[in-house]
Amino acid sequence: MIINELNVVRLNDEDHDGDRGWGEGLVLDRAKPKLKKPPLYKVIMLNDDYTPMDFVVQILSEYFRLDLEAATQIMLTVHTAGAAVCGVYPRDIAETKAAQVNQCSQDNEHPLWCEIEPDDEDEDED
Ligand code: TYC
Repeated sequence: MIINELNVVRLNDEDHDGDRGWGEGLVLDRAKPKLKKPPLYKVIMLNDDYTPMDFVVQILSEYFRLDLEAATQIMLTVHTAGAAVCGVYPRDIAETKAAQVNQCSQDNEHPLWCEIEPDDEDEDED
């Protein structure tokens, strides 16, 4: 039973004795929000030996809305560490961004590649 987003959390026999009605002894608590946040996914960019650095920076600026400094930093992290997270999004957005990057790379005949994976940091906190 939900009354204006308030949950009835205690209602025993004495609360409804016919004379006094439902009001007495009724304990109300806030209802939990009904909408859950969508699970988040990381878009991960992988290193390769052939894609030009300036093309990678251009891709990061365009698809992940990074300024030149942030895009250059992520490119260098990928270059030295082998991979880096470009952004964290709900699944459909992460899939779309990875697909756009991979298509653009292919169109320009570069082997640059992005993949997605679930975000471990994205734990349920109710
Ligand atoms: N390693 C590439 C080079 O030396 C540069 C590069 C950086 C490629 C990041 C891919 O995701 C990448 N030209």
